[in-house]
Amino acid sequence: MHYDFAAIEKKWQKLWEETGVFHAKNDFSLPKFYALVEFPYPSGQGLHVGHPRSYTALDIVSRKRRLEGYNVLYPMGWDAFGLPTENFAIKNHIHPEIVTKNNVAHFKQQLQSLGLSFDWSREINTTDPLYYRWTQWIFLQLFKKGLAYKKEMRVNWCTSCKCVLANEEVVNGVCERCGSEVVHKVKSQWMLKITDYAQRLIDDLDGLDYIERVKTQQKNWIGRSTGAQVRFDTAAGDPLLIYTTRPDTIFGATYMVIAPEHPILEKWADKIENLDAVRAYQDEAAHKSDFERTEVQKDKTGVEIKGVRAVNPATGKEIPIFLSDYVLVTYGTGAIMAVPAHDERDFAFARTFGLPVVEVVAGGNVEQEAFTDCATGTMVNSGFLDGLTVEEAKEKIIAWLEETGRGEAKVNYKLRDWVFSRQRYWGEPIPLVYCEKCGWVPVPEDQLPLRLPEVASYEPTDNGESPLAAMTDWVNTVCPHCGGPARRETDTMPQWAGSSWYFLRYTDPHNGKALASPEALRYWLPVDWYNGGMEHTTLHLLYSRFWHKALFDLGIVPTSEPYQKRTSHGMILGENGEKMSKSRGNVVNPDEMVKAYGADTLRLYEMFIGDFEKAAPWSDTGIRGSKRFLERVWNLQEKLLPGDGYRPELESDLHKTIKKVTGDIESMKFNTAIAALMTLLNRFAKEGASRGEWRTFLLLLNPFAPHITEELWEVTGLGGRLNAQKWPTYDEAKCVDARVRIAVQVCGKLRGTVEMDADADQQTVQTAALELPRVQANVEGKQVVKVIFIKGKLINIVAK
Ligand code: ANZ
Ligand code: ZN
Repeated sequence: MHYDFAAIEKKWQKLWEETGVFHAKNDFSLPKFYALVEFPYPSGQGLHVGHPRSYTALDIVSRKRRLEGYNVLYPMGWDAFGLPTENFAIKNHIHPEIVTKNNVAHFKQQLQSLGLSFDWSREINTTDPLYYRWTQWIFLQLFKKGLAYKKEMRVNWCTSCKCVLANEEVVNGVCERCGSEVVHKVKSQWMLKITDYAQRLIDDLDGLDYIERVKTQQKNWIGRSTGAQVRFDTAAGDPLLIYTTRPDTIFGATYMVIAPEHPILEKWADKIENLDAVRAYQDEAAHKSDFERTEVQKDKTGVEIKGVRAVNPATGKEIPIFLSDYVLVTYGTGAIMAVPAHDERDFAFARTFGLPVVEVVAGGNVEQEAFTDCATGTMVNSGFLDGLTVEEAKEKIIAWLEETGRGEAKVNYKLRDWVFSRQRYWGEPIPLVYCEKCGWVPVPEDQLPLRLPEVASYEPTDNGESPLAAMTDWVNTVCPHCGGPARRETDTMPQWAGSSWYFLRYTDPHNGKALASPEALRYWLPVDWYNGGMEHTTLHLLYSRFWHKALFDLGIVPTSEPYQKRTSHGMILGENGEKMSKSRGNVVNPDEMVKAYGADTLRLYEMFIGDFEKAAPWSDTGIRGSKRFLERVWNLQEKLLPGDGYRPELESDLHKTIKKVTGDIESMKFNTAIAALMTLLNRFAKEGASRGEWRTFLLLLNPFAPHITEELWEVTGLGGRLNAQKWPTYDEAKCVDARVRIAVQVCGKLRGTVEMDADADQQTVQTAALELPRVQANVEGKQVVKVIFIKGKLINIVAK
């Protein structure tokens, strides 16, 4: 019989859609399971073969959970605001709303052709005013709670997108999206105080089932460090405040460095003798990215501030102060005490500028290089710290600083507040108005959504204003507070806004009174299993944990964490092992694969391609192999035997396979689960399959290849629909190998038997046989010349 996958897949997709079998139920008494995958950005390129890897994985888990009796929520939607759509709209003179609509339609059709069991009745779209009404509402709650504030600040500015970027969006000094140069600009920006949550964002990772590399990356990004803040007196009057993680090394601080943008320079201006040189250096630094500036390898540059010196509070000695771009204004206090003997950058700088290197921790060779180890050294040249370990010295110096009022212990985080303004059109308008009398005033909640107005042009302006700024009719409004004249905020929100809470909306997507009902939130949260890309670890994943915590503090959501479990899939690479890209010409189109091989084959192949967490190259031979496997499954319907149970000789194989597939799906070892099913199929191909065995096999294969299994269930008359069955269970006692008695002969004469696993190999059986006393008696003094072995039955030892 011919395996007509196209007809089969179409039939079942239609039936699933019509019957709504995969819709989550609103019966909150059932055990629930909430599976989530990152909703896609509906770009013009359409689906990539990387998308189905993540979506199929959680589809498998969801399908299994439904068979296990859970009420499963597995939703899908569109993260549709953002630059690529806007840029496409500008170039082609089409409204971004229309571009979005077309892209979504294409993506949806592609996803549906894969047979993913999404609950399409809960589809959401971040650009839908009924959705972004709640994004705006959340923003207002954050604003009222003091977590949103506007500030003049130095921001990352993409020269090509003409837009502000968050730190997380600048990768190696260039724009994450377009790869263009990023420079700094001072602009007034809306900021979100994610730093208020830094400690909780670290601490609460402990209770979560996230893969380790996600936890590590988040912790590193938040970058907690402990140390001290110390005041250094200066000749200019104002003391200079520094942050250090190594207060123990203070006796070795031979100079100081401040960031080129440090505000204290303005106060000192009239005392600085070489102001021109200082200004020139400030100018130079403004053109570099933080990444360039802090690279350890790079040659150190700087300029000494003439006319203002500082005093090292520990040694009492006068030391010079430099301006250098390796100190960032955004971290700590923007100023450091430099200890060249024990810090690599300070060492390099001291070498360049001929500054003294004073060893204060013995154990290295500070003539040659900085000694940065703090676990083994002993303090020297450090007065009352001499002889102590680094840890002891830290404690003692902090106590001394605190007693003498020169400083105090301090915890610092690398994490910065989140720059939340974008000067672009295609985003959520920030629902605030500015009144001369009342300051920033929220748009009243009953006036939300504040819709994006129609504009003639979506082009960003060169002066860095959003295109909304040109809409004077829209901009000029009245103050909701005093009724006087006021202006609307014209910046929009970043793309990360809509995705920071989308999983909440899925629980109750049509609610017009709240972002979701408290009952739905209480029932569905937290998300039980969230799979997504590693590239979102320090962006979306962190942002959404922050929003969730803020909403939790406001009593809006019932859990302090949004996602209980987080996993991440590896990338699918081109056949050549390189990243798929248009320029390399190695992009595999999922539509073509579905057309040529079917969705079940594509799904199965993507799950069989390798370790789920690792990158794997695409292979055409590989996908054909998956297709052949499904064809063999299809053909097995002709080899069915009567009997609703398992045959004794297959019983242990079946129990073992159920156990393997059940466990492997939970631990994302999809490839080995499939391999176990292939092994079972091989046995069936040789020995046929009873209806009971076939039933179990189809259930186990169903999450991977849902269409063919439903079809086979129906055509072989197993009764009812497959998706209404129960996931098969196994008996641990039957998972052991079947034991058999093996006859042991010496030179053809029966001398005894041994009990062994049915598939024990010759070596194992022979060793056991030679231990039988009657066998030993008959081979003693002789040479074993030949062994005849029939697996599971007999061993004959020929000895002379
Ligand atoms: C003296 C010292 C001696 C330092 C030593 C290190 C080693 P983390 O661990 O990343 O928090 N630092 C402080 N503020 C800085 C800034 N704005 N820009 C650049 N560097 C800055 O690093 C803290 C250390 O980085 C601080 O401790 C300071 O140098 C430097 F043997 O102070 B340390
Ligand atoms: Zn007012």
